[in-house]
Amino acid sequence: MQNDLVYLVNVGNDPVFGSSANDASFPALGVLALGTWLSKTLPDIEIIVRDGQIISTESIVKEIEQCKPGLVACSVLATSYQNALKIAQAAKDSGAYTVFGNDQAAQLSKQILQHRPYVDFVLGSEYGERPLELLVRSLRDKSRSFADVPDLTYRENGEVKGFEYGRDKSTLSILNSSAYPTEDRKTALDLFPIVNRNLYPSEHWSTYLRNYLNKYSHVHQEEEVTGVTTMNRARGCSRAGDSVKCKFCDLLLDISFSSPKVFWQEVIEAYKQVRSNIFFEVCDSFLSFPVFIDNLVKEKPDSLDFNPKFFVYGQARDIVRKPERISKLRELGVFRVYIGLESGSDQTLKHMKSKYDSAETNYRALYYLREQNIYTYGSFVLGSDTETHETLRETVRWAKKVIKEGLLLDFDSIPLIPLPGNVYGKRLVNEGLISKEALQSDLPWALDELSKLYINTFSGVSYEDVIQAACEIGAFAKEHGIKTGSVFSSENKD
Ligand code: B12
Repeated sequence: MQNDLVYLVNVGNDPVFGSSANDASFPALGVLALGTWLSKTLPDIEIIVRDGQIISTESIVKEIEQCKPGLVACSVLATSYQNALKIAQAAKDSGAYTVFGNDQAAQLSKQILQHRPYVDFVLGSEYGERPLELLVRSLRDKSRSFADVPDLTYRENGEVKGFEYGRDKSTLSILNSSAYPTEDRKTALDLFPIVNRNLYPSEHWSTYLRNYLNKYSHVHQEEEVTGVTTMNRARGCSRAGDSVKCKFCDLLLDISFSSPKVFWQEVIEAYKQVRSNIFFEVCDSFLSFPVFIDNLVKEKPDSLDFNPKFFVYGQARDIVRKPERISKLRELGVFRVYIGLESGSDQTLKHMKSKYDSAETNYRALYYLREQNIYTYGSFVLGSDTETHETLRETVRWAKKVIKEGLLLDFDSIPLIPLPGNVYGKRLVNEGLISKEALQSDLPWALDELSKLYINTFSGVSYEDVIQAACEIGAFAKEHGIKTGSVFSSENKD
């Protein structure tokens, strides 16, 4: 490396994408977690961490050109690949090594290295901390081999070697990973130190807070919001098995937790560091883990000098199965739940999710939560295989009903998105609808186009119908003062 400076960046959305209701209100956590780990394990290196959600790609490029880091590490999703390439090119021109990570890069690591000479490495890890440390060690100490860095795709004598998602994805589980010495999922995440949020500049934090308050101050009439943050002390989803997995999901993460002690340490430290009293715990299915929640409540410190409030992901069926458990959520401090509602039609829900999901279950979940003064953020996915004009109308009617009854704080509605790892993407591949070039390309699938193609080919409605339905719900929500968004092509935004 040309020096001991590592520049970590969460790459912001490419201009073509619109924004979700939560956009830029919560910090991207992955790069903070990586920076925290590096600063603990390699204390002599210097670290800069930036979030491209709230500062421009141009300003990131400029900073890289000025400070010429030894390594630039980019967190890349399907929605941010073009910006990531711009940053990598500028980093390479400044003499840096470059590494990409996160889901998108992991899935296409080989293709990325084949097509982009200015990207040196891709790290496919779900838990990138230790592998990134080992990569930095290898770059500093030339006697080490890249082959010893877990989940790394790299070049050797012009050949692309190492991790391949299709072949090696089972090694990404924290319980199978050679990077971490753990066999106990109940405390696996204690391996990761409390995130140092001060690695982001203080202006980042004031921007998240400002963005959050611009959208949600009406939710917090009684208490001052002093800061907002993401945290992650539980991972995975209870629908992890293929038979019950939602058809639009392409997640791999297995279930793992931190101990309650470390969960609360994270909360307390975040308050000390950046005055956060609002926490988005980003576990994919937090409400599915009642024993974990009970233990958190049991071990909640009584001596906190602030009142932490939590925003968590939940599933309607978990809430409806045991509504009496909602009081536990209140005790914990949960004030807002993010539910993938997907649809207001039984036919669609049974197809997309499972026989245990229904419009009635969705409704009851929203109702029970509202009854206990917990807000819901919902999301709808429109245009699946079983969608018809009737099911779409049902969803529009259902959405209007819950909006009118004040059961939703805000929501996003998006057309179905085929991803390489979800059921819809696999169907497009199996039916020969993805071109050979696209399959060999490093570019993320053109989500807009494929969504259009999928809906027009396999669903009983057209893409236009779906957009119209989303706009109709959006317009109704607006009349009722409810926030909406859609992280999809900005051309579809009303
Ligand atoms: C929280 C979250 C959000 C929040 C974001 C808040 C924020 N500011 O970060 C909100 C609700 C806004 C959101 C929105 C969207 N999201 Co989202 N989101 C998540 C979620 C649930 C958790 C991410 C997280 O913070 N994890 C905790 C941190 C600590 O882990 P991490 O980010 O994964 O980082 C670790 C590793 O990935 C790796 N790593 C990450 N980056 C890098 C970089 C390098 C160099 C290295 C070495 C390693 C590395 O190491 C990190 C530390 O362990 C994930 C699912 C999941 N469980 O991962 C989906 C996920 C990231 N989202 C996804 C999607 C699709 C979206 C949306 C497009 C949703 C939509 N359909 O509208 C939008 C677009 C986001 C955007 N760019 O604008 C996909 C991405 C798929 C893809 N291939 O790109 C995911 C994976 C879920 C899925 N499979 O469907 N999302």
